[in-house]
Amino acid sequence: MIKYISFMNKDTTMAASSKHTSPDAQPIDALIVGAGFAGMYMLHKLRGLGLSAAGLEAGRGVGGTWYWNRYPGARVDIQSLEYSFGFDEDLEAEWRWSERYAPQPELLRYAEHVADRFDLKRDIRFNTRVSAAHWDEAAQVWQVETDAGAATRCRHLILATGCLSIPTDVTFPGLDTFTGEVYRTSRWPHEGVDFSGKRVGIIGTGSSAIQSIPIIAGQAARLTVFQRTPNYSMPAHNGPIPEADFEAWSRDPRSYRAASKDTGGGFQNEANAATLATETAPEDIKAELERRWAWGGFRILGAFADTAIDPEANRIVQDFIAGKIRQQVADPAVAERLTPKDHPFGTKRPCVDTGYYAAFNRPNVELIDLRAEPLREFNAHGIRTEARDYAFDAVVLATGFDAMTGAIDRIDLRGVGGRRIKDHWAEGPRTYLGLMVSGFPNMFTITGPGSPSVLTNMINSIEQHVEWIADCLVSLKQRQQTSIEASAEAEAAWCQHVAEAVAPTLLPQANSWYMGANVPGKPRMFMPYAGGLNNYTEICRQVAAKDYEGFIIRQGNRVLSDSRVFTSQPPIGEIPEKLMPLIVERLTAAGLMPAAQ
Ligand code: N01
Repeated sequence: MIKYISFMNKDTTMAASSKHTSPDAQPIDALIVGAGFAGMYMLHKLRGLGLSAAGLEAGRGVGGTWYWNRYPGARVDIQSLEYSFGFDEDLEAEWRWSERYAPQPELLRYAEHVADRFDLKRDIRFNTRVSAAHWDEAAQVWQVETDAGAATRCRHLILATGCLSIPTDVTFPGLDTFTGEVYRTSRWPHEGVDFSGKRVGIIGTGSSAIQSIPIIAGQAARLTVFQRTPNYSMPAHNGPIPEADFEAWSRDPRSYRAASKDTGGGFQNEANAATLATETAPEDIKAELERRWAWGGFRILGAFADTAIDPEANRIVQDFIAGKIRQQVADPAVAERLTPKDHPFGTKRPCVDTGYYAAFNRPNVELIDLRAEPLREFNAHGIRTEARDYAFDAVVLATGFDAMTGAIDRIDLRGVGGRRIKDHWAEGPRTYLGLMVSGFPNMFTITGPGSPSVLTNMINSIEQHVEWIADCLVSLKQRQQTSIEASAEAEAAWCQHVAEAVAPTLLPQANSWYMGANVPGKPRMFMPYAGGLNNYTEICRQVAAKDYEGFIIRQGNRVLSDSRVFTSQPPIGEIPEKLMPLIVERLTAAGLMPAAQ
């Protein structure tokens, strides 16, 4: 027999749910899956609007990404002044970040602070993973089950499950025969790991590895880095927040945040929308790239308007970074191996590091190129490649995530007629606005596939989604509407728009996790929306203003509004004339524009 979850608490907003001990009880307005930044703000927001809401979270605490990813060196890659909530001025005023890029323990403390400040934990059930959610058409509610065999019902199901929360299933032959310790960066022990005096191997050179390698290298007797594909990494130049930056921010945080949100990436990056690298004198290019490199982080991404589109312009930045790698790495052969060659700059998420390249100058660090000597297997002592045996006391797997869809399609999610999300997404994730899925009424995805999400400052994307969803739920409630569902037609039109936004760029050229390329068998499709957070926000605003264009809204079985179109348009900025032929060529090649006669 199914045991129904009771979200027992004294709070009035939960009055409806506190009675929720049987299938006959009133379902709560919203069940939020995940208590990272998205889930926490969603809960706070809905409570403030008088809706009954509760959360389920697999971890023992809040924080999501920052709860799980405790590997040494983990820190944010967007400046903390921007990577923090802006929805509450008091919260904003009382928290002072210690560094430009806060480390994981501080981010987790911030998450805890937010949870305590808004008294969120009383409505979150921890240690509880959602295993299934089925839409009950007759009752117009979601029936949700957990891996502990408990159940609950809700009118709206809000998936705040994170874009990078489920590690890939990567394994290696013989891994279980290895007698040393094995760690995954994304599931790091809470008590920490002391590598002192140990021989350590690490597999992977994505952001997680790039952040942890310098720290592990400083502890371990020997560190062997197994690299399959080198990545581009820019220096964080981390440290205390420069007084001038803090002053600029604290003079008017509202305007500062508004300016961040009014960018493609959701953070201030001095993005240059007009100047082309291919039309700039070499000495001016160098000066601009040096200035941005010295500033650090992602600022170099915004240097020129053509690097994301024109291979020649991209090559200029690639060559600049290759020069920077050579400057930092003493051994030219190692520098060469660390230099990316198989993908344009920016087409995989670039990394932001503190001392990554310099770590390879240490006598106790060795770089193994898995393309030259493929990893054959693990054995009791360590790793055997096609060339050699390596003995280790510990191995770290920094092998990445089943991004964007992994946390959603691992839930047995079934919509109208019992259709499974896995089947709906068999050829890649299909959503309307990255917010809803056709055939899955009353189910929302915060920063879901098809939204700007991972291409942006996640906190700003989360705030925008939470506020849009909250407005939508209030609108439904006020009008006594019981369900909202993306129409198949609007979903198809949005998917086409997502494809149109990315096709002109170089982004599809990399075997990135954005493309699902890191998971064997995953459909190859660019998952986030590349049209920019500012444009996307405007589209979402238009959709809501047009009485939820593209959605079917019902009251019980009665259809109240049946919109099958998506006509909202992103504001189109100026596109440099020189890039137009390339853009047209790529849209045509992708079948998104008819070929010229
Ligand atoms: O994962 P990744 P990550 N044999 O997928 C390698 C965010 N993040 O956890 O490229 C050998 O980037 C794989 O090699 P290849 C950020 O958005 C942010 O590091 O497939 N190697 C690659 O080198 C980031 O992009 C921060 O050839 C194998 C690595 O493992 C995202 O999370 C910090 C392999 C995986 O790199 C993911 O980063 C950390 C195999 N079988 C993460 N399988 C911040 O700074 C995989 N690899 C905020």
